[in-house]
Amino acid sequence: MNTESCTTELDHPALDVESIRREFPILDQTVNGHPLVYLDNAASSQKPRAVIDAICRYYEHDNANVHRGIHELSNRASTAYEAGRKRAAQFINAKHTSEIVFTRGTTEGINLVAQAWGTRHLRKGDKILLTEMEHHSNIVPWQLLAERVGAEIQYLPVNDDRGLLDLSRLDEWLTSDVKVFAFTHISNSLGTVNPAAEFCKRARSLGIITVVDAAQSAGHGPLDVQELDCDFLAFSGHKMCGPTGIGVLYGRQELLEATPPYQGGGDMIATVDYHKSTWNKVPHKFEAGTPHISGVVGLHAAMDYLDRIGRNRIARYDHELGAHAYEELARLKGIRLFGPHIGRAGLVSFLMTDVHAHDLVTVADQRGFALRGGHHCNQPLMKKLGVESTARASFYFYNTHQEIDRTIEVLKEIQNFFTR
Ligand code: C6P
Repeated sequence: MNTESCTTELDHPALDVESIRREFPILDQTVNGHPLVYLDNAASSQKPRAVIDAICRYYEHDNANVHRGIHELSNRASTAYEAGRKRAAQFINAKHTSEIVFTRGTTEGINLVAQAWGTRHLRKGDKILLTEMEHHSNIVPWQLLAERVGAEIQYLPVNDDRGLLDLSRLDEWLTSDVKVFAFTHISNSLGTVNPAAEFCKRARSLGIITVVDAAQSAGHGPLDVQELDCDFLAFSGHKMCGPTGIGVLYGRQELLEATPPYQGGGDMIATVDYHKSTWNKVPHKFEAGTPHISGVVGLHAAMDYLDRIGRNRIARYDHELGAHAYEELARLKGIRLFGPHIGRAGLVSFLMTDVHAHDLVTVADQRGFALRGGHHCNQPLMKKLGVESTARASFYFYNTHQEIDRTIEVLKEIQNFFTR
């Protein structure tokens, strides 16, 4: 964390949610005749004015292609793009700015690691360890790799109805034939917060490479890759107040250097001949073609914004909202709740007896509530839990306890309607 954010957090211990809400223009509207209650933040967060303005400003004043021209606008665009990289490195406390690769999001980051690093470093018989709570984005890229090189995928089990990984059996799974351990920091379906630093430590002691899916944790609390001691970590800008189509892959310098390019094209090369090319240095080697410059500008503004609010405070408030929602839901009859009872992230997944999750979400939408119903790209986990889908409410620091209370009231109405 930078010093500016620490000072701000100490100065203002509690979040002023009402004034924060005024900085998100989209929140001030009615949907289907009701005030919008946006509780689909795990899918994508809303954007504050500061981010929207930064993107507009970039297009109004500085827009050009990067790293190519020697004219003023191109220089400005290049400066803004590389300033975004420096800011991202600071945001997650990477040792080197060159350890930051811009991607389209978490999905592309994990695909890059599996495809480029994995194809070079894994071979037949090697094991890939995942967990049973992974998003499809942290399963399918590894399946593609396993098929390509003949590796085998294993899954660390989710041990019981509390949605926790079975840590007592970690040693059974982290064996010397495991080459890579890829896991989610926070589960998007269960709200489980995994002990990422402990996982990385245990993996490191066996020389196993770690890949952290930080889609649900980046922007929801402090994130320090040196403290985690992970090898790779991926996140998406759009889930943390930034624009869509931009994300970050962090990779330890020496690993990125030992990884071949992911895609070929402009910018990622040093020289090109008709028959042979050589690669640009890390991280540019992984950024083929014109990048999402305005996305980086918006992400930069989002990171500044989040640090102004204070990531420790965001984490605390997120947990408070998650706990409040869980407790209130637990009071209702006929509700099945998923995930840990305590220590959960700011989201709740649940089912209502005799009401399909899609019906619940559709009726809630008619009242202005944006919830999500479905498998949340966790089909294997849903199967394990014996359900097809869940309803989910996921929070961010602009949500309020009153919104949760109103959600509970609407859920009661829905329950009465479907069970009368
Ligand atoms: N989860 C959700 O509603 P992208 O699409 O690349 O920005 O993020 C993919 C992703 C990867 N890992 C986890 C843990 C995620 O939660 C997500 C996105 C959304 O839960 C869409 S399914």
